[in-house]
Amino acid sequence: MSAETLDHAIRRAADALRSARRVAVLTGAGVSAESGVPTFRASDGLWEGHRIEDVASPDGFRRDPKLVWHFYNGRRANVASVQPNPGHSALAALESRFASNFTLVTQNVDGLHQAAGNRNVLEVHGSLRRTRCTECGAVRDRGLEALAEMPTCALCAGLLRPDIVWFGEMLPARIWEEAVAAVEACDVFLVVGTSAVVQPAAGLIHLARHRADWIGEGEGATVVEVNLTPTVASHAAHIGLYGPSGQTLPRVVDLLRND
Ligand code: BV8
Ligand code: ZN
Repeated sequence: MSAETLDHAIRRAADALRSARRVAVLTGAGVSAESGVPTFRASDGLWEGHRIEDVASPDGFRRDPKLVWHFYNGRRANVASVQPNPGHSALAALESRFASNFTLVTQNVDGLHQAAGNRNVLEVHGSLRRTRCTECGAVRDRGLEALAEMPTCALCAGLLRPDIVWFGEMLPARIWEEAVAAVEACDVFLVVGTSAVVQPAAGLIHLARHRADWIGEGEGATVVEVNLTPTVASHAAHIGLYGPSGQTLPRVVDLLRND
């Protein structure tokens, strides 16, 4: 079977969106790569020689909170220096087309989707822009201002941590339920820039494809994978747009605009 041309795949994706009523999207680090935010895989899951799972974990924070804050302060500074790219803007344009029938589920903690204009964004892994007190639990939006090496709580002087979901931690229940509901209800599910390895987020792809078998009603969503290369989830996709999402997504939206 000859590889489908990218042009043809882009037209098919636009056709699927044209006849869709509800759209859901799952994004990962790849959608922010063209903005200059390093992906996890690009560094083979390592940061300064540390496995990310070790730094981004409650044990890692208990062991060496200064190191973990150095990791996150570095990422806050990186995100403060970049802008959303055309891939982010294309997803914002899609939201304006589908309005409340559009839900964006992101694994990213960089806040670039909101900076690009998306509103209905579910941050299933938290955000770099918020801190949470380890003592009183107070959550505060700190934007991307530079924080101290070991920032403390203005209310109780307790040690702060990033309001981020670390490995081994549960996702925020309400946000996760909303994500599952959006995937169960969508006609088209876009999967953009994720290696689809981290659970339970990657499970949404299989829910979209197989929900008909799982919940026994209606049919599954049309799953469109947008990535540089196929991934472990490609078998669950009906359409594959393989190339930089900052180039492929705007082309899909352009086709929809010419309606
Ligand atoms: C949990 C916040 C309950 C932190 C993150 C079942 C089986 C096996 C393991 C588990 C399992 N269930 C739970 C686990 C453990 C674990 C897990 O999944 N481990 C993995 C490594 C196997 N999951 C958890 O711990 C979750 N919690 O399950 O709690 C529980 C608890 C204990 C035990 C059981 C159950 C919590 C997971 C959330 C962790 N926090 N982020 C931070 O950011 O610092 S995860 C983090 O890593 C990201 O948020 C993201 O989710 C993931 C990275 O993946 P991607 O975003 O996809 O990025 P990646 O670099 O991998 O890939 C980039 C892709 O983009 C590539 O495909 C590339 O080709 C593409 N790309 C690159 N450039 C472009 C592009 N595409 C398009 N255009 C481009 N230009
Ligand atoms: Zn506090």
